[in-house]
Amino acid sequence: MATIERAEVLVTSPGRNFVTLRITTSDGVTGLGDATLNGRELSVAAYLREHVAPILVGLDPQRIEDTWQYLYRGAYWRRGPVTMAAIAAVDVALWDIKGKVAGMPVYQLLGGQSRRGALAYGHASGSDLPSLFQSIRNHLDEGFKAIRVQTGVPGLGQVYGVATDQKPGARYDYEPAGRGVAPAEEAWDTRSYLRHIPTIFAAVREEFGYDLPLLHDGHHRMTPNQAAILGKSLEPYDLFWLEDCTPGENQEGLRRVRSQTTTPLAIGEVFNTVFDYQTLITEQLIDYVRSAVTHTGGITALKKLMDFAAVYQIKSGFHGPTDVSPVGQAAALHLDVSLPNFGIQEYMKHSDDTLRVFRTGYTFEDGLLHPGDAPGLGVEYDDELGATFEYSPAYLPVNRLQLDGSMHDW
Ligand code: KDG
Ligand code: MG
Repeated sequence: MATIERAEVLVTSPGRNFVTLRITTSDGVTGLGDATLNGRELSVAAYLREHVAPILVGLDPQRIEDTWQYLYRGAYWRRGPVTMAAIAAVDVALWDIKGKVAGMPVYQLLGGQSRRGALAYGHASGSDLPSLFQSIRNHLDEGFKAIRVQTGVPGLGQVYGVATDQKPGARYDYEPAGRGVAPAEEAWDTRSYLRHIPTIFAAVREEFGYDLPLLHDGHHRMTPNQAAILGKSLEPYDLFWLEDCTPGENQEGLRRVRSQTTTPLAIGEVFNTVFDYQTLITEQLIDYVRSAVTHTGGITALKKLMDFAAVYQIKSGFHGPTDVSPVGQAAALHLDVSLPNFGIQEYMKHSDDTLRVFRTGYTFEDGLLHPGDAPGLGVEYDDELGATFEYSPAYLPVNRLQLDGSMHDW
């Protein structure tokens, strides 16, 4: 029987920071797992190096479920983003190994394809309407069939999620983490935002019609009552979803939103386990689960979460920003094509440098992503090139109220 011989933590920064776990078996089979936690990358790297890698050596790589339970229950300290990203990395690396040993892509081990591919949404944004329209057109030209719309707000400066550079040929989606020892600060005003956003969706519908699925991310910036106001005001524009309309820690807060609006709701990109969703799912307070494989304990845990959600007709809409590495994105795609209750997949293309370090087999055609048919996950890591991109700290901006500088939710 093959055993786990080695577990290595690989840190690279081709444009942004990524942490990858590579497990090697005594038969020489390797598996990759994504352990990237945006802005807190080295905490997961240390957790894996110091506390996980040594105890994996000698275990049976085929026992994915047992290893998951061993790392979750056995740690005593449960849940939390660092722990769950570390467990996810092990879990995904073991699925990669199992696929390679079986000679099958991971989605075959998850029950096979339920669809031709995973409908993807891209990130359009603009500081004003002309730049937003251009960004939407660029996405349509690339083949996107669903689009997230983020925009600047009059009176505020840079707003999170809105690209600053709209020049032709420039990247017009958004790489939000800024290099530096401390995060940048942005100013925020919820009342201005609530007044402005419905006018933007009215203009986008007027320009692009009603067939195109549109999404919007509220980045946790509203109270439940404010979220209810926004959801109601967006109803005429038929959104695919309104995301993170209010922080989800207090799950009961979503009752207020749900009772006031029929705009579909998506939540969960900062959640780590099924317990963060328990009330949201059993009371059907949301429509889409936003978790990333990388931050929710891996394929094993997210598959169970989605089976639980399916009982309540809740679908997937997995987190897929560029801080989820190509390994994490590939893992999501294997789940996406196999899940019966798939909804949509977020997709921001990684930088060219990132895609040279992580050689991916997934494809994007006619609006659909597909993980490819290589055995395992279908991603290869280039050690030599990866080592040339050195880690440096990078953070998402923080959000302070324009009125008085108070720290604000986001
Ligand atoms: O690391 C978190 C960011 O990537 C997050 O802000 C992105 O909200 C986000 C989204 O929906 O992709
Ligand atoms: Mg989001």
